[in-house]
Amino acid sequence: LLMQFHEHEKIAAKSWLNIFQAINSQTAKRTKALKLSCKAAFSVENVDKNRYRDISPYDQNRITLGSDENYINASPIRVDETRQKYILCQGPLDDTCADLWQMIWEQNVPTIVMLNKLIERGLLKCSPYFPSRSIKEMSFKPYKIVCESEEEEGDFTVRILSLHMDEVEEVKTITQIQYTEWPDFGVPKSTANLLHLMRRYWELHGRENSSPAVVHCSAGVGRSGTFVVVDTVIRMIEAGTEVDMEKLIVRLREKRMGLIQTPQQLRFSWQAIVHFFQYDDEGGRGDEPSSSIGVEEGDESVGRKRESSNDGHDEKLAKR
Ligand code: PTR
Ligand code: PTR
Ligand code: PTR
Repeated sequence: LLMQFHEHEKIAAKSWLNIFQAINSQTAKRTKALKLSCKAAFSVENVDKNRYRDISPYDQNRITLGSDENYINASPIRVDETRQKYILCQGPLDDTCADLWQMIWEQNVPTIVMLNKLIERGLLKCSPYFPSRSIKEMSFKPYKIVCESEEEEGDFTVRILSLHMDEVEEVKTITQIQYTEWPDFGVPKSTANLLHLMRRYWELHGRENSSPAVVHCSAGVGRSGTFVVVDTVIRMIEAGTEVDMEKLIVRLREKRMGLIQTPQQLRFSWQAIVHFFQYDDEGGRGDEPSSSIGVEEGDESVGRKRESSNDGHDEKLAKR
């Protein structure tokens, strides 16, 4: 399987845009065949609850809130092969923070993976929905969230939050991992850096935990999709399950639109997976160097160019 990946990598290196476009057109076909719709997102009472006009949950696969089945821009994803559940959602707006906490409460979410910064390119990309060391407590009626601890761990921050609800005795504990090294429409600093986050996620969430993790960024599709694909493919390869990345992405996109936003993100996710198994084989999985397997400058994608160097990349692959 790994060989296959390497072969793919060699052949694909020049044609990521083509592969990405093929995935897009497959997705378009499936979306049409399944008649996926977004009526709830565009209804008069819900339209203002969306951060982006063009990123909505499908009616066929969305989380609803309470017994009234209220709307939130969030999509559940269950991967049968890995028995993992995720809820992908947008970074909340000021008016939807309470909705986010309601979802976390009702769906019994133990872990939040946040892949964006609050402010990116000078714009607010996500409402500050969580307390921190400086603002210890926040309340979004009927929920109150207290920051119990906050630890910086290099390029991410881990917060332990307690979630309280008015007139309810139960208190829930939620671990939030916020990764701050991943610009929208871009890729993380290095594959090693993302894998480090991934391992920490497995530790904190619990590798075999089948409760859903909330994974979000600003729109909850580009970076969040990449994260879910990397996690899923690593687990499938480990379990010896046949993986077809393109089919997998199309399948996941039936659950939430737009997962993985650029050819660059697609390529990066493949590289991260290859990198994971490479170091695994070499026995150095826990402490790989922080040098990057970067993505080539000038990739076709819209994203900003990454500063990370690509130097180590071919060398490392060649070493195999
Ligand atoms: N590129 C985004 C989009 O087309 O969805 C930009 C955008 C974001 C546009 C929000 C409109 C948005 O919503 P509204 O115009 O309703 O504030
Ligand atoms: N709390 C829900 C659960 O544990 O079932 C969250 C969830 C629901 C997650 C559904 C994923 C889901 O996927 P599917 O709709 O494919 O069962
Ligand atoms: N139409 C918006 C835009 O192009 O700006 C939607 C959008 C925004 C899509 C951010 C993806 C985005 O990235 P991410 O899902 O990684 O936050």
